[in-house]
Amino acid sequence: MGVVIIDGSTVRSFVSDDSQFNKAVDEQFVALDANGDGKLSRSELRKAFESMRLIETHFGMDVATPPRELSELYDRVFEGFDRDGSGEVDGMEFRNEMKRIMLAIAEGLGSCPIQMVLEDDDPSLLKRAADLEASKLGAGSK
Ligand SMILES: [Ca+2]
Ligand SMILES: [Ca+2]
Repeated sequence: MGVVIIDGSTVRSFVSDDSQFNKAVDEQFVALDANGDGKLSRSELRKAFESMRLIETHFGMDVATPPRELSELYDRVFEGFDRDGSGEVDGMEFRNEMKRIMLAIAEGLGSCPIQMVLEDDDPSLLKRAADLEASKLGAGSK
C-alpha cells in the first residue's frame, strides 16, 4: 500500500497517452467482463463502478446515497457508456466513455493535488495514471 499524489495533469497525461490508456482500459474491460462475451452488461458495469468508486469521486458524494437514487445514477452512467443503445457496452464504447470520465476527473482536480491511499494491486485507472507519472519521473532523473 502506498500514498500517491495526483492532480489534473497526472490524469490528463495518462489519458492522452493512447497506448498506455487503451491498454489499461482494455485490461479493465476484460477483467470486468465476468461472463467473457466481449460485452459489458448493466450488472457487470455496475460492479465495475462499485469497485472503482468512480461514481463517488466523480460526484463528490461523501454521504450515503439512497439505494433508489443510486440505481438511477447507475442507469444514467450505463446509458452514458451505451451510446448506440444496444443494451450492452462494447470495448470501443467503454474506451470512449472512460476517457470522457477521466478527463472530467482531471477537470475537477485542476491543479489542486489530492492524496490517495492505494493498494499496490489497485486496478483503478487513477492508480495507473499515478504509476505512469512515477515511471516518467523516474526515467527523467537518470
Ligand atoms: Ca459480459
Ligand atoms: Ca452498445
